[in-house]
Amino acid sequence: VIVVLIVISAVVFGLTLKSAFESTFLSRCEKFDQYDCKKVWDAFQQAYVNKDPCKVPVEAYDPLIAAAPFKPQCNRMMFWSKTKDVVHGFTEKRDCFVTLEDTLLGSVLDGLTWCGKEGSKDTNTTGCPGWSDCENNTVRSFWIRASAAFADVACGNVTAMLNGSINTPFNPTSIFASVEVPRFIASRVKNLNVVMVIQKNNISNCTDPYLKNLTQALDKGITYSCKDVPESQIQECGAKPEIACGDCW
Ligand code: AVW
Repeated sequence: VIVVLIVISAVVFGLTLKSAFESTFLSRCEKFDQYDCKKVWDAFQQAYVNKDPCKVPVEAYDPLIAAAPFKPQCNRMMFWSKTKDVVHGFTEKRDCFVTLEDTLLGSVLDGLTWCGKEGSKDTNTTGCPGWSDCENNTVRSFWIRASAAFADVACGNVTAMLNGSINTPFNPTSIFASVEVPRFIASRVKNLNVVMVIQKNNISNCTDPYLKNLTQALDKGITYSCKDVPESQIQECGAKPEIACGDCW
């Protein structure tokens, strides 16, 4: 009898056992109210499960975006390129801006690797193709789709943090340049404010000729501004809640 009970409980346990990946997904998701995380998980999985991990097009994530739509947060939306650490160092301390990684889908999948396999219903977290290994790879397609959806709801005054320590702060191959900026439309977005993050040995700033490509790519009617801001000033504003968001830079 005991053996039978052990076998039965092992089978039941095995069937209900979640992978570490699914547990991470659901526990991160449950920090957000108003979403049915099991539904979001199912919509997520259908994008890549049982597929060649290099054959997951951007559109495969359409049902996921529909299951967890982005809400417009006018005047608070923050975009970035090659400034991930400084941006999130700031947004995690202050409630001034919302980045993709502060939304449900962005925060659930930030830093994770996943992919499926033909003939399997599992989610793998190892052996998945890298970002540039193939065009339609599982992880890259997700970030392109999510970035597009986030940019689609951009409204009011939009902010972008770019990196003054590299040669091409506005790189045409970046997600910011290739996916997000083309989706800002003048009927929704009033102004794009670039915050150029300046470190000691910066090689670019707001006068960088490359930024001409950014102003030219903007939908007519969206105004543009750019401000060079020392990284230390952004960090200081993150550490001092008494400084109003509008006075950070
Ligand atoms: P990024 P983006 N290998 O800092 O403008 C692995 O270049 O593109 O800025 N992961 C990569 C690679 C790579 N070669 N390139 C990019 N990534 C991933 C979403 C990685 O997770 C937000 F809304 C890296 O941290 C921003 O406004 C992230 O893509 C915009 O897209 C950003 O790369 C930033 O994309």
